[in-house]
Amino acid sequence: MKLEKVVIANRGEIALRILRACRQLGLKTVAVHSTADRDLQHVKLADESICIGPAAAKESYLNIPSIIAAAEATGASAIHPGYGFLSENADFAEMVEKSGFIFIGPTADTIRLMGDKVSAKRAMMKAGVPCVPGSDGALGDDIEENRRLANKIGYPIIIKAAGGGGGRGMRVVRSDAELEDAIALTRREADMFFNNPAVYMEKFLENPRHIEFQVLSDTHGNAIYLGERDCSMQRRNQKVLEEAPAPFISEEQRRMIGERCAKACVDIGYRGAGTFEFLYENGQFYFIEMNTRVQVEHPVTELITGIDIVREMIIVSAGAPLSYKQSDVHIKGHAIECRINAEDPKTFLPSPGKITYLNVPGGPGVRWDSHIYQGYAVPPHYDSLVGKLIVHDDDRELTIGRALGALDELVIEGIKTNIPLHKDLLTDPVEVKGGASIHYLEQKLGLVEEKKPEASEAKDSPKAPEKKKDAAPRASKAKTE
Ligand code: MV4
Repeated sequence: MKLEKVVIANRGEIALRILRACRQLGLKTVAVHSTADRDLQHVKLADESICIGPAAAKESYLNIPSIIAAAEATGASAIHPGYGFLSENADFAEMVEKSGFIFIGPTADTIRLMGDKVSAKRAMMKAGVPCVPGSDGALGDDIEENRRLANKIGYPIIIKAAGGGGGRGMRVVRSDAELEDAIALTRREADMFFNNPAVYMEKFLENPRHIEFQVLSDTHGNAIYLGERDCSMQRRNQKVLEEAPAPFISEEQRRMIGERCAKACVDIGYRGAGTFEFLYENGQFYFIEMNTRVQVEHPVTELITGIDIVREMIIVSAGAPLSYKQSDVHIKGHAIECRINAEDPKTFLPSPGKITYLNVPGGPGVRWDSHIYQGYAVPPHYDSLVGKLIVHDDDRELTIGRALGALDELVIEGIKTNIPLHKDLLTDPVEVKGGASIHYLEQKLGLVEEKKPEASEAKDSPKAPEKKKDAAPRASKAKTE
């Protein structure tokens, strides 16, 4: 099908990012927005705009019939879902395509395959992607068998919901005594939150980094990898700062894992942009999940490769071949992204409100992906990301320096932001030396105690009151990114 007009089914900075990619491709754009988002920049810049419902995302950005109706009413040919909202909803992708539109992403079947973490892992094992040791598929109800398996893997293990992901629906188990209850509880939660009681078991890695590989794949059997990103700096499963390439990863390792990811894309008939999430510990990569959308942190990869990921995902969805072969991909320098949130830098409570003054940083190697402007009011209804500061330079040290300079130039008044947190992080001696594990930031912030070797209570133990250790399910939180 010919691509002429694209519905941008998202908001904020990613909606603007998609609009820019569409313009560059000569495509017309339709902004669909809630009543709270009439004043967004991309709404003004789009060729057409349609209000699809009230502020509550459930009735607007998650309202499938309204979005498809907007595509019909405007004669659009495709829908770009961005990230969060409906971006990994297989039923939505299916309805989009059944209604005769292009879904800018993989097929509904692929989204479904990857949405079920048990089938995703099975597909990746088959394709030769290294996975975390664990159960072969979902756990049965035989507790003796599950005990044998846990002992074979070796404690600590983690029970995860097949329908979970992104940190929701999981529980760490450190001994036989806790296993039965942990499986039962995780199963009940999984059934409640994801409508799927299936759970699986993995070796629990205590201090991994979170490293992910970016891939692009077309419908002509071509798939390429664009290197990796280190996203270990996170708090409560929300990434704070990302970088590419990941520190301490060798070219050989990048090639090894990257080639496996690309091969897996060909094997499963992947279309579009994708991310393979790995835990990285003691020099080894272990696949955990695949994300089938464009990610918040895609710009760090764009800066080190010079490749427009959003443009590629759009053209391959319309059946065009990728613009690049693997031999065209070269990693140059280093990039860091700081996620700028409207939140209190100490309490992390959201801080919506009117931006009374804005000064945007600039100069060589500085990119500012944001929808905000002076006079714009950050609504309270959505996530608190107001911009991404992405910087690039020849090496990591120079890039940190560039980030600090740009953070100094960045002034946002009228709302609280986490800019002070970023300044602190980029001068943190551990971060400056190359960063640490996924637990570092929470430890630094005093959210969790440093791991004691013999600590053995379950993560959801009532003994740990408000200073909860992580990897506890947070299923109540809306899944964004
Ligand atoms: C794990 C793990 C340790 N061992 N799996 C959390 C998010 C979800 N994508 C997977 N997660 C984890 N899976 C095993 N076998 C630790 C985490 C984890 C985590 C992973 C990535 C980024 C941040 C995290 C924070 C807490 C726990």
